[in-house]
Amino acid sequence: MRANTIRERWTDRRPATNAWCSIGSPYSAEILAASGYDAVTVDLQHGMFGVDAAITMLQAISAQAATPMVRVPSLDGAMIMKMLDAGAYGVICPMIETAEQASELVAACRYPPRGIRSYGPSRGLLHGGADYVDHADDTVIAWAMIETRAGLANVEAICATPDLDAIYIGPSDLASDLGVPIATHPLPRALDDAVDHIIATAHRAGLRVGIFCTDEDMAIDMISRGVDLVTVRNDAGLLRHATAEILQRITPPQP
Ligand code: 3PY
Ligand code: MG
Repeated sequence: MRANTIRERWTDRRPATNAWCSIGSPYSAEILAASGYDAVTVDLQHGMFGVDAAITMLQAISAQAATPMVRVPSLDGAMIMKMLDAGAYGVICPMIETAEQASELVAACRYPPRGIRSYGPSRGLLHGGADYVDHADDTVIAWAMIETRAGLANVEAICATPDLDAIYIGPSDLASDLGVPIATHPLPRALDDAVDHIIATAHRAGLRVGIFCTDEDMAIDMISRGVDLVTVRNDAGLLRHATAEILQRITPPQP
């Protein structure tokens, strides 16, 4: 079966880099997948597209070396299984607040007897290869997002969920729920402490940790804290950032 590049980085004791698609274009997903990232995530929660576009984006990512992942809109087993069938090698599930919810996520990501994933691997076979079903359970990464006060309060129980691979921190929702400004580097104190607590708790439990970073300084800081996967800006953010920089450089000063 085709390898999961994220897991390969982890075996090499290196953090993985992840790109984030909010624009519903196979072409832009393909560009990101060809740019040297270890993974590309198709964001079905806040991305401006639906399921059919997401599938074409996964097809485009498959043409490159980067590992395809999907952030699903919610904890919905049917959607999780559909995106796995579409070739996602990782599922990032938003708003996980309890161990029961984390168990539900894990079960949807694994075939029986480990879980309840329904059989119908479709693009899994095309992306992964003929032996996809034999290895999918150990290849797919189940990510529980912690991004609320309730999730933070239950982080220990969530991290104890059998067969859960990783925690993905959503600093913007977490900031919003903690009542501090939405995260930019350096993070507000309460958010910074919460992030440290989640990283330490997940690592103690043997789980990996990923985080969405609003800029490069935040990503460098998070890697120095031992985070295992960083996303730095989404595609729309990259476009905005590059455009603003270019316009600033080429715009002549007011006479
Ligand atoms: C958050 O920061 O809340 C996110 O969901 C990032 O993807
Ligand atoms: Mg969020």
